[in-house]
Amino acid sequence: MKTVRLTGAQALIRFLAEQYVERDGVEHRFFGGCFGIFGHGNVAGIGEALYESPELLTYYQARNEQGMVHAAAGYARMRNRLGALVCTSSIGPGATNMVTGAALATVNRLPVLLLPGDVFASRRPDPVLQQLEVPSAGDVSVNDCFRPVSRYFDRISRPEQVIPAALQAMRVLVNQAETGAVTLAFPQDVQTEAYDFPEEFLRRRAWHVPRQLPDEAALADAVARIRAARRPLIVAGGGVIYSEATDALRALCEATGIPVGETQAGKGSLPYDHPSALGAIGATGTFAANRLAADADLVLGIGTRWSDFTTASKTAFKNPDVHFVNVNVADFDAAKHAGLALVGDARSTLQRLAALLDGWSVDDVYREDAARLNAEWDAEVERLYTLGHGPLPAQSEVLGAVNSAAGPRDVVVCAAGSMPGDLHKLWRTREPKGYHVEYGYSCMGYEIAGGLGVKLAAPDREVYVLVGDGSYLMLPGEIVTSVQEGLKLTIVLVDNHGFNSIGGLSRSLGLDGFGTLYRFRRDGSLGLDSDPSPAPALPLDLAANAESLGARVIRARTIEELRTGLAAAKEETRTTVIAVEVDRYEGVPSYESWWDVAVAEVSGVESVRAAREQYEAARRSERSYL
Ligand SMILES: Cc1ncc(C[n+]2csc(CCOP(=O)(O)OP(=O)(O)O)c2C)c(N)n1
Ligand SMILES: [Mg+2]
Repeated sequence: MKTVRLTGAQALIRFLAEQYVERDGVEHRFFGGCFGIFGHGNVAGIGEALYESPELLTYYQARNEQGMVHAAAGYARMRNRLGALVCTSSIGPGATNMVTGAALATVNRLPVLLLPGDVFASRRPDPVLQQLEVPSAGDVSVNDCFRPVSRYFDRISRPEQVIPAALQAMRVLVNQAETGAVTLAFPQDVQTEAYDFPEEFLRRRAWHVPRQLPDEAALADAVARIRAARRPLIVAGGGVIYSEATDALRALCEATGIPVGETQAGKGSLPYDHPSALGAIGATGTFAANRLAADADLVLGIGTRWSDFTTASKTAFKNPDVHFVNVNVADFDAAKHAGLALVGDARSTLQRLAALLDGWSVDDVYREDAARLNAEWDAEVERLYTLGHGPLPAQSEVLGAVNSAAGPRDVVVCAAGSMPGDLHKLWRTREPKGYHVEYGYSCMGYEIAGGLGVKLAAPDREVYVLVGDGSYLMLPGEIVTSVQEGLKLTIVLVDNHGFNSIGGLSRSLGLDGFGTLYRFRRDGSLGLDSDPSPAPALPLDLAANAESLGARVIRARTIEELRTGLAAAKEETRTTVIAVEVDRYEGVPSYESWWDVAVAEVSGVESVRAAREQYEAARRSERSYL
């Protein structure tokens, strides 16, 4: 056996550079580079390996470890999980800064490979700078925080352990049912220790991504149930897009007339103007989708994890006889809501279902219902896009302006605040990869960093990042990275002086916006929405902040100025931030839907008691699907 003497870190980086992924006969390099922030826990190990052989993996410098993992998640999603980035950190705070990103990737089922440095495996110099000491356990480090948020975790305590750890990491990362964050905690001494690695380990490897079909008996059962249904409904989730199943979905809808509601991750499964497209479903759904959901007798979930937003906290599907059939690569998700589990790839399963349903269709009235609702909904979108609200514009008008400035292949990116719900309802998606809202973890701070990852994966598309003032303040730093790398983003910073989504929620729960306003403290209070003469807003100038990070900045006071700004941003090569203020109180309504947020059972506050009463009444429609 031929061997080559390398450090643990050198071997791992060489291995990663040789990994390829193949689906449908098309092969790609799996890792698009390595983000990192160096400290004593990785500078001389992984850092040395990247420095010595820069041709293996391009190194990208980040500003915050959380941000770099978000970028990796955005990248993986944009590449339909057939590509990923590596993230290397030092030990201690650098490592734990990645935990939030790991959770985000795992919740959204997106592959990211994390290499946090770890304390000395030899334990010779313990406790090293930043080492957590646990008096009752000698083998614990802060990296154990990654265990529950990783789909695979290993600690490499001898250099030869790189071999099994790296192979297991790849098995999980490319497995469409298992994928998520993979964490290989890498003690700083082991990164630098040498071993005679077999050359065979370092050869080029292509990992095949299969398109599995469900069990034949389950398929036959599903087909019988669909044929017997009068008001079937498809719920398209992220799996439709990752599996590149949108054409297959469209063909099935056109043949059978089954209408489609979309989850956040599944938005874009059908173009917005397709007659079977009902748009967003659930708590942030359209009236089109929510009306047909209420009566559906059979729900065909495809590639969805059935979050509470999708089911409107189990109130969306009201038909007492409703049953679920779930197509999913993960049996865990396929089994939800006592569904008939079709465990398989979305595209191949949809094609097979279309063949088995050949000649069958819903009745014309139902088909026409869907087409009429699609048109009625689009009229509602148009109304909200063009409200002409003043003096400050409404957020829905901002979304309308961005939507008309964006080309069909351009990508909108968002994650938390009031915009994800509004985008879910209102964004006219024309292409499957045009909508990128991270709503599995809905993590404030994802927007700019995630947008950077999207742009890295798809440099030929314009990327529009929509970010609230609260989210912006959490993690603006990757603007610097976008400027450094020439990865241009158009960032629309929507300012409403605070946490307005939670403000609205707070008001609806009898709490008057407590803690959600960006105002000075006055008379011991940070202010409430009902204050007759509110304290002034905090003197934040986030546009000036963005300018100081190297972005071009445009300040827009009206929708017209926003449109002009968006046109100017299109001509720019540099990351551009367009700051626009919106009316905090001009929101997009909820359409025949509900979200379960628990309200205090006893309270000295009258408005909370009233909210609790409403809550108890609403909760009566919450059901189990058994
Ligand atoms: C990291 C993180 N912390 C807290 C929350 C809870 N949360 C959801 S939206 C929101 C406010 C977001 O404010 P902003 O970005 O200004 O958007 P707006 O709600 O004003 O539209 C908060 C605090 C979250 N989703 N993520
Ligand atoms: Mg805000």
